[in-house]
Amino acid sequence: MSSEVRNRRGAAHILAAFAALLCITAVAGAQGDVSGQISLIERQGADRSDPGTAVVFLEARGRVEPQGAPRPVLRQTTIAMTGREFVPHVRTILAGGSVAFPNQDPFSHNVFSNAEAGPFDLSLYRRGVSRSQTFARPGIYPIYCNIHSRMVSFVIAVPNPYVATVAADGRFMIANVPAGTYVLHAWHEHAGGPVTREIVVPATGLPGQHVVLDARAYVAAPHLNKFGLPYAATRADRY
Ligand SMILES: [Cu+2]
Repeated sequence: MSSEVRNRRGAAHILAAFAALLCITAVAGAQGDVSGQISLIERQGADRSDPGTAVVFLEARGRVEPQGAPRPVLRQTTIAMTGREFVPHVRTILAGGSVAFPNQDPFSHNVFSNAEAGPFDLSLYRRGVSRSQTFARPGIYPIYCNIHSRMVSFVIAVPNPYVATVAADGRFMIANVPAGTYVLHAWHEHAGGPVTREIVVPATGLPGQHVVLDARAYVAAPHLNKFGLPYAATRADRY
């Protein structure tokens, strides 16, 4: 083989590799990051809420091309019961995914929710036992224990995997969002229902989203037990 032919073949290979790279760049270019800042407004003198427990997610308007598989943790995750607390306090999951609730305390706990989207009751179980619940429908599910009224957590079941991690200072980022029109939802347990806004995400992404969540009306109040009654009123029903 002459050196000229070798050179031509080499050049063809480089061209092919370059074309492939362009192709990948074009696909990757169709998705960008959506980012911004959550601000929690609170009453003067109120205990500070943790913006890090806010949840920001996108609901697609119309069809978006999925970009790869969602993170496995969005399909199956865990909220432990330990030290009479649900840990972590807030979990986000894809609708249809499941959450395991292992009991790590040396006494029994219950797990229930009266959420409109799908009430459930995993009944009572001991240390070392774990039971799971599937969250079929998107929604906000407050999770309680029927014995310990202070045990509270939230499962947020979202319609697609475009979910932000919110930092303790309220900054958030949703990575790799395909270009399109979405409703941005921002939720915090102290701010009532989610705040929503429509956004158009270009292929280059959409930074600078500032979302204000108003927690000024929040008052810490006891919730009801699984029978819809105050906890103290059903002492006889305790396990
Ligand atoms: Cu409990």
